[in-house]
Amino acid sequence: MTEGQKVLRHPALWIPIALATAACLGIAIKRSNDARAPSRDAHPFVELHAPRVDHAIAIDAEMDGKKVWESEAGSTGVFKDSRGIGMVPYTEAKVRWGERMLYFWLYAGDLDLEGSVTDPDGPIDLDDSFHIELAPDDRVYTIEVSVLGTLADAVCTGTLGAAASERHCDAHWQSGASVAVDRDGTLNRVGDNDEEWIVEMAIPLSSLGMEKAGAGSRIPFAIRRCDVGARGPGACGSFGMGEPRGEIVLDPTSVDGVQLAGAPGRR
Ligand SMILES: [Ca+2]
Ligand SMILES: [Ca+2]
Ligand SMILES: [Ca+2]
Repeated sequence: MTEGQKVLRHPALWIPIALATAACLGIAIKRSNDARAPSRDAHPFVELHAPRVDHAIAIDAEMDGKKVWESEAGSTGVFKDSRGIGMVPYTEAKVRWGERMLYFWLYAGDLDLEGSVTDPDGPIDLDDSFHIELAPDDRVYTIEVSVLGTLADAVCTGTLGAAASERHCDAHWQSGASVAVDRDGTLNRVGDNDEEWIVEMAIPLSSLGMEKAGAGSRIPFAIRRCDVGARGPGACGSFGMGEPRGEIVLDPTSVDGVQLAGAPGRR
């Protein structure tokens, strides 16, 4: 049991906690009724502070000893399922930036690696894959990457996390992303010892119309993964897709903990 759980079990502490909760609820209701409240208050969001890298990351899926991905900074933590519970199998994303690139490390625990689509812009959501959405302006850029390293990218109308039926997408858009996949298991064969697959990816910020992005820039961001098995779709989990939506913040702090000279602080 954690210290926090121990405290909540003590009966004498319930009265002040209840009073504090009621006070918070009162503030929440007041805020929601305040028409002058900033628009951000009406659209809850969760920031993901992506640390900066000093050198370009080699996109080769060679993860052993690659320290740039070791820090938990810029991590989504385990994706949440529709009930808000940590997704099983374990799934997580980490984000870095620098050298005019946005870098992703995508981790997918997986007992059954399934993938067959090799055509770019093909229906790779039928395979084990990640679905990323980035919305730096009034469009939504979608980038899907599969266990095979196949990419499907498009620019869409609509809002972050909206249903596919509510948006129009143009797959002619190309992200220019570089991708490498590290697979620990065998593809399309059930019953052996699959464990995981990891994507390493670099997306040029210029592809998102963000040539001038720098420390402090914000990119609305959401990501989803549905595990696919031999029998079809399985568990799904996501980060930033609904309430709250996600937002990448390009942080001036490097993964080594060094801040750029003259750059604004994290808080
Ligand atoms: Ca495309
Ligand atoms: Ca297998
Ligand atoms: Ca799978």
